Amino acid sequence: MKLYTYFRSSAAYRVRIALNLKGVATEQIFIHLTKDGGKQHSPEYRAINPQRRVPSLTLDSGEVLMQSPAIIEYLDEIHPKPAFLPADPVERAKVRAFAAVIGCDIHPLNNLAPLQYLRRVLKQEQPAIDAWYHHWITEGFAALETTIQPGPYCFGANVTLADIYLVPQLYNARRLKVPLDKFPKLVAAEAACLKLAAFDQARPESQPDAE
Ligand SMILES: N[C@@H](CCC(=O)N[C@@H](CS)C(=O)NCC(=O)O)C(=O)O
Repeated sequence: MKLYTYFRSSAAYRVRIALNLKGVATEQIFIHLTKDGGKQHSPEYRAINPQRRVPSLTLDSGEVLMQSPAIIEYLDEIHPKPAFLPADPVERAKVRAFAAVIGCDIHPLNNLAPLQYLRRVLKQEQPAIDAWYHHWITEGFAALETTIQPGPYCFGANVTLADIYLVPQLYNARRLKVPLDKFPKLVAAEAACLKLAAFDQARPESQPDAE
């Protein structure tokens, strides 16, 4: 399998963690999201991923998977152990909801393309863009801080999908200097995760394309 990735992409970071947890090795193809206007816009990459985003996962069959939630679900389906969701349906729904707050409500508003649109098309200055970014992260994290049940991971003794989403989003928040002092439970779960090799080895700064 080939993973199309960029070290700073939090969606790719999620997939790197998921692959490591499942013990699946891939060849990594690096797509620099800002160099030369962004390699994701090249005709070669557009042929792989028409949305021009990372990650993409090419299977040995030649099929290409895109969108980190779909890729992570696929990995969980073909390698059921360790499971990314608890057995109980209510607990599963809670874990999925936690991941969705990040994947559906925080990350899409703060991603490279929307931020570039604010700057280039809507002509917003950097302080306004930073305020936008901080607002959506802080609002989302405030909700997550009340639903998390650390012990030591987001939902107890086992790593779940919630942890796979949380750790990359906290990395993003720090990079954009979002204060995290109001979110001690999120930060504690992150610290527990990063003690695991699967999370530690997926860190952006440990990737071959890190700058
Ligand atoms: N919902 C998608 C988001 C993918 C995504 O937006 N990736 C970003 C990096 S985190 C990207 O490739 N951005 C390129 C761009 O905005 O031009 C997923 O989870 O895979």
